[in-house]
Amino acid sequence: MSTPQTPASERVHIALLGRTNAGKSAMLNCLAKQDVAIVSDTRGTTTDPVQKPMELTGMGAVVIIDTPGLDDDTTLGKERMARTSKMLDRTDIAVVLFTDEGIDTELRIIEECRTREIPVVVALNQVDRINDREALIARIEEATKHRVIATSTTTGEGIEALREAIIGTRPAEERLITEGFCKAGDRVLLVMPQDKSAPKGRLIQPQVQTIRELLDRGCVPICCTPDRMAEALAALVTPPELIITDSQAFNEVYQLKPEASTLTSFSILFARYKGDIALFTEGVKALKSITEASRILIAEACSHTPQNEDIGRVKLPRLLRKRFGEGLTIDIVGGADYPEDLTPYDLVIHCGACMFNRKHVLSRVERARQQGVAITNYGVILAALTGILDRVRTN
Ligand SMILES: Nc1nc2c(ncn2[C@@H]2O[C@H](COP(=O)(O)OP(=O)(O)OP(=O)(O)O)[C@@H](O)[C@H]2O)c(=O)[nH]1
Ligand SMILES: [Mg+2]
Repeated sequence: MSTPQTPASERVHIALLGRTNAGKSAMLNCLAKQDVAIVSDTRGTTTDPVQKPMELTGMGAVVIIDTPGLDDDTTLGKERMARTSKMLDRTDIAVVLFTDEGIDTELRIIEECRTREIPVVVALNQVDRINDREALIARIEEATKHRVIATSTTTGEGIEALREAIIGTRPAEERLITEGFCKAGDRVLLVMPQDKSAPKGRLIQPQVQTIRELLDRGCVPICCTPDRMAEALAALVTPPELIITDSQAFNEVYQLKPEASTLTSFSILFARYKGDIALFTEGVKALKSITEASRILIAEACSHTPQNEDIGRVKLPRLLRKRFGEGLTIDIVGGADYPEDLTPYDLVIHCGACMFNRKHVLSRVERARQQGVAITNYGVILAALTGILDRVRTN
């Protein structure tokens, strides 16, 4: 078994969808080349989405998600459908498995993917036991306007073709954390406090990812803690083109920043990388109209988030109440409890979502945008409340 080094948040999420007994779990096992999910001829065997991180040759690190079947009208069935629908929030590519049992359920799924702008790969599974497969394929192609790949998890037919189709559907181009902020040859000074909240012997994920990207881009990353920033600058003949600081150290770094250097922060770069920075910076403008009678939603990605706990549950509420009054209503939700209806809120503040893929963050952002509710994230609002936002480059 490969040990997954790439965090799930950086992997392309591929969901297997279809009715019960279509062979979704069998397909996951085929793609993974191992028994990950339970396969059985009892309908509704898979009751919760099962995620399998793996390497897909030609695409790299992915997560394949096996889902419960979507053709069940019972109460439990509806519950399963709701889960699968939520799972689409983080789906980058949907693989829809048809069978010879009808096409309505599958067409509904494809329609939902279309409204969510999720690219779809279509397969007709179990072809080993379907008599007139050509006629059925023609019918599905006509109804979906997609090429249909004939697959069988039993004989292995079409599995390679399906793999290739998935790879060919590669979602949006790869994004860069520092895109537009620096170019090859630029010196980039990273100011990274390594205080007691930092994990022992390691750098935190955003720092690691940023350094790696700068190396890949041919930049020259230079790292220091805030108390060594003066020495780092003195070692350079001319000022670095870019300085990226941890927000905690912002004031010290701002004091020392050479005129010629551009300044930004890790949390701003990650708000941009993971979410919609333009909407987030627009969202903080809602602070102008917040009063003690307002209602704010703080949404965390994880149901328990040790690193963010103090920010979302303590630090932010304290800062907000100090500014707008103790009577301010703040609801805090975690994990899957992000409400469908955001309209009771004057502002939504989302965490940095280090555990979510970009698609997942954007699904949540889109819900707020569609409902006309201001949304921002931890990094951007903390920058605004502490007066940083006007002094850094955000986009
Ligand atoms: N003949 C044939 N049978 C298949 C194929 N793929 C799956 N099956 C069988 O179909 C049944 C259902 O397969 P699963 O993979 O459990 O189906 P599923 O879509 O995960 O079903 P749920 O979890 O109930 O939604 C099992 O008995 C499989 O052995 C195939 O390509 N050909
Ligand atoms: Mg299953």
